Order: sequence, then C-alpha cells, then structure tokens
Amino acid sequence: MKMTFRWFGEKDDSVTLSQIRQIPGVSGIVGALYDVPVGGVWPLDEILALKKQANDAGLSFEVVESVNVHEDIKLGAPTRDRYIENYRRCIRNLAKAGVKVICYNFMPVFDWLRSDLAMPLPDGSTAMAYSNETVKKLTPAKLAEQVADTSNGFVLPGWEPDRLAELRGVLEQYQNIDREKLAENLRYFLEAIMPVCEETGVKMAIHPDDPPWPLFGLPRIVCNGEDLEAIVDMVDSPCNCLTLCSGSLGSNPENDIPALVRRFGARKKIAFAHVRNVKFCGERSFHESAHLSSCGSLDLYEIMKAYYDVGFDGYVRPDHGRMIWGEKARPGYGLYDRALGAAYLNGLWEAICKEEAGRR
Ligand code: DNO
Repeated sequence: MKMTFRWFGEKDDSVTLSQIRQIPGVSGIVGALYDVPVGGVWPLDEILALKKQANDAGLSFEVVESVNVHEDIKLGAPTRDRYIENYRRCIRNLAKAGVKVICYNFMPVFDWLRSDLAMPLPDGSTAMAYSNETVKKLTPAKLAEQVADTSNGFVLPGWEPDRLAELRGVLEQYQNIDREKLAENLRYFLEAIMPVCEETGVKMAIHPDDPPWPLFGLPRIVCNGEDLEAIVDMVDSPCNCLTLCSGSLGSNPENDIPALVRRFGARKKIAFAHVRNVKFCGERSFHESAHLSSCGSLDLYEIMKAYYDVGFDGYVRPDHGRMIWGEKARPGYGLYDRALGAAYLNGLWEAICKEEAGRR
C-alpha cells in the first residue's frame, strides 16, 4: 500500500508540500494540472515541472486525479474523436513523467455534489453534507450558486466557472442520453485509449459517481458493484481499473464496501483506493465524518482488512476531511483532518499486518 495525499498545486491549495512531507507514512502526492481546459493536452514540460516540485519536496508524483473527460466524449458527440486523441496524448505525456495511475470519472455535467459544504457537527467542526430534501428543492444552477458561496473562496473540482456557465446548454444535450447510451460512450472511449495505456503501462481508474444515484434526471453508471463489474468487463485490459472510493459508494448503505474491495481487489482491478467515512442520516442523505469508524457509518477496519486480504499494493489516500482547528481550506481538503485520516489508516494497516504476520 502506498499512502498518498491529494495536492491542488501552489496556486490552488492552502496546504504546502512541506506540510504533506511531514505527515508520517505519506510518500507521494496525487496531483493534476488545473490550468489546462478540459479536453486539452497536458504539456509535458508542465507535467515535469509538477513532478520536479513534488520530488524536490521528497514526494513522488505517480497518480493523477483527474484527467477530466470532455463532455463531448460522454455525450458521444461527433467531435469526440478529437478529444479522445487529446486524451491519448495526455496519457503518453503523463507516462513519460512516470505517472502510473490516472483517476477519472464519467459523471455527466457535474462531478461530485453536496448540498452543504460546511455543516456544523456537534464537536464544533464542519463537514460536507448531502440532503436529498434540499437537492430536490433546488435547480442545479441554484444549488451550484449556494455551494460556491460556502467554498472558502476555492473553486471546487468539477465546479469550475466555465463549466457552470454552460450548465443549461449541457443539461439540454443530455436529454437523449440514457444509461445505455452513456455506457456505450464509455466503452467507445475505453476502447480507444486502452491500447495507449497498455503500451505505456498507465492504469485508468474510474471514480464512482458521488453521490451514487441519478441526479437532476441525468444518468449515472458508476453507482454499485454491478456497474463496476460492467465497466471492468466492458474492455478486457489490465489497465481498465477502478478508483474504489469508500465514501462515494458508501453513501448508499446498500453498497457493502469491504465486499466490493474483496470482489474487485481479487481481480486486481483496484488501482487507487480513496478511504474515508460517511454518516447516514436518512434516505439518500448523509454527512461526511472523521475517518475513525466510530464517527461514521462505515467500518474502516473492515475496509482496510479487505485491502490487506486481497494483497493490495496500489495507491491509497485519505479522502475528504472535516474542517477542524479553525483551518480555512478547500472544503474537504484541509490539512489537519486528512492528516489524521492518513495516520489512522496507517495505524490500522500496521495492526492488521502485524496481527496477520503473528498468525502465520
Ligand atoms: C471529490 C473527488 C472527485 C474526484 C473525481 C475524479 O472530492 O473525489 O472530485 O476527484 O470525481 O474524477
């Protein structure tokens, strides 16, 4: 298991590389180029510059989150081949810089969605939350506005102004796209990029839909075990892999995360593990919590045990944290609570390894 930490770059993150370097057990960053518009080719020199920054700070840079997929690819628009060709060039450039895993998602229009970015918890911290009642009452534009107002001044991934400006038009384009069509478009994309992945050794790791249910009438195809199975079977390649995000999938209580880790881990399909906790608070409603099992609804010991049992040796990162100790950071991506999360996951891992070694 290789413990990593997401970093949004010097311009866009309140957390510094030297702070990340001091979190025990963290060996690398998960990064991206945020200035390249979706659909563009990531220039090799900029990728190498990011790698150098990380390496100079004593950290590796082997995981990218995300190379976002242009909406025309998801829509299956006639222009998609051009964007797919750009994606293939991105993969090649990233491979040249030593990147091993690319996390991406195939969510129409929105990336992850919350109705509240700073819900107060009883201990005085705040966490991101999703209430079905609130989301049902608001239009996508209104929700986006409300969410932007509480983002501590950061632009959230997936909520970039250029993306929101085109919201209405894009939503309309999806009117004729159902689950089957969207899945077909994913297959087309994967078939086109897998040869480049195999040639360069880069693994593509699709991120689940967050939350894992349809929103605003838009189709969602990465919501549960059945969906994940369909995707890994869609194109048979060792590079067609998953980002198994415990918090995204886990916000539906029907998704048994340790069982999913065992099922896909046994097939060596998990290239990247996002490990965090959520607390259920009603039908399709939840808030994020500290990573500790007793703080949320997921059993993080069982999740880590499942990773151990399948011999997981890929990349892992703590995921969204609460805002604690007065920190003002990108919602979900402050330093403190994620660092606590990393320390906790490392602790679980050490205990599991020693317990199992003692048994042998
Ligand atoms: C939220 C993240 C997502 C994730 C993308 C991957 O914080 O988990 O934004 O990075 O969906 O493409």
